[in-house]
Amino acid sequence: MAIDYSEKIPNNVNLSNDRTLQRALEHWQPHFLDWWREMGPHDFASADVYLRTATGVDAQGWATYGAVKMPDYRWGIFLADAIPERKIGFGDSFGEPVWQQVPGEFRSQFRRLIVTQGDTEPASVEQQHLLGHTCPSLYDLRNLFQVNVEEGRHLWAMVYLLHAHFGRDGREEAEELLARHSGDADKPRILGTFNEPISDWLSFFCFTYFTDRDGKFQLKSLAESSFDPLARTCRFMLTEEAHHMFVGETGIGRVVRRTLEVMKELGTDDVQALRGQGVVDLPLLQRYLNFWFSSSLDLFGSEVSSNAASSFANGIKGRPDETTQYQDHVCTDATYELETPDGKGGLQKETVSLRNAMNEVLREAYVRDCEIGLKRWNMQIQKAGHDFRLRLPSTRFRRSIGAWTNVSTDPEGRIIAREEYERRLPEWLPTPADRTYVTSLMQRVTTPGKMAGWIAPPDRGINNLALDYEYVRLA
Ligand code: BYC
Repeated sequence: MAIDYSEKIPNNVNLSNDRTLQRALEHWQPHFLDWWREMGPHDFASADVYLRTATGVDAQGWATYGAVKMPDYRWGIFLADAIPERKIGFGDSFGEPVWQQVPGEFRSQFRRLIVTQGDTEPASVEQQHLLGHTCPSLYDLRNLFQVNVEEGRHLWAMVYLLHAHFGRDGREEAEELLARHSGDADKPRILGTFNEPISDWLSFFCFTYFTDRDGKFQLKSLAESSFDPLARTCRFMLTEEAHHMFVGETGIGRVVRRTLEVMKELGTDDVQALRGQGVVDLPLLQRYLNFWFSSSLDLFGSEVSSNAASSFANGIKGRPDETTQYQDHVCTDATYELETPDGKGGLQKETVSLRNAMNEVLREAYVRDCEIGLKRWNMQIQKAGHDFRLRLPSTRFRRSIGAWTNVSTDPEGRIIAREEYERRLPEWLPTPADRTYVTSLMQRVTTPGKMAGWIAPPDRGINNLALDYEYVRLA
């Protein structure tokens, strides 16, 4: 169905046919806009930003590009086209028709997942509230704002489901999504990573690389859901999400490229010499990767989880690409081997039901996907003739959720004494001095086509435009 842009809330869900729902969402809309003005990008409300806006849900030509002032962005409700006669793809009801309404017995489980998903979207916008002020280029500034408006739209996607399918509870949850705030001492966001500040662009690129990629895997799992409106919503969100990870991967790649250029000019990898030239030395980048990767791993939940098992059994949340990647979609008898800490400084092997290990199955697939960018960045480093290699730390390192919570390990995953862990943390995670240095690099560059000295230009502009196109016209 085409998107109707003549309506107050653009949508392809026939909103005007359901006056009660339409009124409820129109009531929420000004609250969202107030939130955007207060918590969204600080100070750029009157800038013209070259944004893409969804205008269809087909793979081809789904978006148009043009100059938009962010508060005028048309946040709307878009579901991917229904798959005719779609059947439940996993769990105890495998093969039965999918649901158009939430079955009463699964209501609270669905609500919890939709609220958790919804909560991350505005959280990330809040985390990036001030970043625009220190943009390394207009190209990057535009990408930041593109990501921000689309996270806002993803909030709309979840709020639509809450309003349309969860009655008064859903409307209350939708209000709460605007009331919790990232890092707020009293009302923080639900998941840990979304309360971490993102106050520099290196963190932003790591976040879009690692944390948005958790988004990809969670959305892919929810896109398998038996609750068809949720599945269709998530399928369309994934179309938008790809750009966010592109921003992360190319952002880090450009940082690496610029550092390698300066290493070549100076003929050294000496950290102080490189810092003297205002670039991000590779060990510093590694510490940022360690921080954001380990934090994002927690977003998959515990290795052994009864929540995950019942979500799978009940057809609520599947595995990414459930239909194409797996043979057994029911997993009643399958088991999974885990290595967990034994509490005495050693390891123990555990065999658990595969259903209980679904979070770990997802986390493993995520880790493999994360490796791809590292291979590309390391290829650049290798080609430049250096031995240094970026790496992902062990999934045991610095965990706050699950079996490895508060177990001190080094980045290779070896269990070590607490004292050694604390003493060596400055080797592994950004130190206050690292953060001060990175902050010192964050000088705003707004001449079209120019880049800050710590980052190389991208290979190409947006939507085939030149690199020196004025992607953001500052008012
Ligand atoms: N921080 O059985 P457990 C994105 C809680 S990112 C704090 O271990 P479960 C995006 C958990 O909620 C994708 N708390 O795990 C990216 C539970 O609490 P309750 C977001 C945590 O339930 C960038 C308790 O611990 N989408 O889209 O199997 C920019 C025990 O839970 C954390 C989703 O997450 C944590 N890290 O799985 C913008 C999908 N981890 O309920 C956007 C929806 C766990 O007992 N959410 N807990 O009070 C889910 O599927 C699941 O809730 C989780 C946890 C995978 C998060």
